[in-house]
Amino acid sequence: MTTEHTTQTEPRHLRRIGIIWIVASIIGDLLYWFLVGPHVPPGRMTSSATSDQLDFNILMELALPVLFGIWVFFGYCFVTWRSKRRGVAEPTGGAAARSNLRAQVWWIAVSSILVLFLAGFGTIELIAGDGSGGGEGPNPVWEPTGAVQAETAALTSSASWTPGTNHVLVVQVIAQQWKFTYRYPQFGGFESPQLVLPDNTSIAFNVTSLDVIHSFWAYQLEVKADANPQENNVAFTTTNQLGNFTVRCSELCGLWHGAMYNYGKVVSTSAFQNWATTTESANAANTKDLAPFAWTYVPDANGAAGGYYPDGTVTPYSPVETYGAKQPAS
Ligand SMILES: [Cu+2]
Repeated sequence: MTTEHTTQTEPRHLRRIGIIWIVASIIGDLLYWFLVGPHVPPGRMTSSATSDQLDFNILMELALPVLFGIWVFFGYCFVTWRSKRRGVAEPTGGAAARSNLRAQVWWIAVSSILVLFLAGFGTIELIAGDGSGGGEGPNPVWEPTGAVQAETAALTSSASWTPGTNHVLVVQVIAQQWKFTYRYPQFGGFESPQLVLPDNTSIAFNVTSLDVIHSFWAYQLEVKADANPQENNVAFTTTNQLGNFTVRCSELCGLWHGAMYNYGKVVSTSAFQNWATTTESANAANTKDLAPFAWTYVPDANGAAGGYYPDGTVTPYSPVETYGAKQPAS
């Protein structure tokens, strides 16, 4: 369409841009929500993963209109205010936005609301029930129902676990250079190189380290907790999907840090009970030689076969209980 330079009034560009932008944003947001959203990492294997996926998607739903605002404005300007014929001077564009009070007020108001909402939403989601930042640390800000009882009981020999609501499974994650092992205090305290979890169950991960600082990162479970020596770092999640997941050390911890990973799986509660009881009896002889279950341990190369002790029962760096060989008698 060629337009001669006439005295006709300019079309209402801002209104046109606004309409195109709203339509593009609605279509874009809907396409994203239904086609992309359900596949966004880390998936929906646990309550925390599901919650994080929702957060990512909400952020994206808000970011897309901002992106489309820029694209639509850019495209509209490109199409509307360019020289349409060779030799014809380029139009100089629409009214100046500078000193347009209405545009300025809207711009500041909308971006302020957006940013403040995101800050508030992000903070609440970090702390709220299933948030990735919630319930973590040596003193969790919240605990799922039944977690306190399960953790208190974990230190007693009568601790047990059966499937059911509020039956929290306590799993201890022990990091060391360069592997993770897992202890199950509700199944006699056996230690396994395999992390197996029952479905539809609240898990209380108690993460510690025997040596340097590591970090337990179960990617698809959306659980990440630092593994510090002499510290019991707690993180909660609830499994709600069967499948495999990857565990990686997420804190540079020495030469073979990159090789410090393994795989775990979420199985049905009956398959889990089967695995746990079988492993408990198969490992019974080894478990007997392990240090009694405790929240933290200190390594001790002189230890009677176990190699580590419950923290507080020995002084890790005393002359006779140091790493390596015994001190020669003087
Ligand atoms: Cu590590």
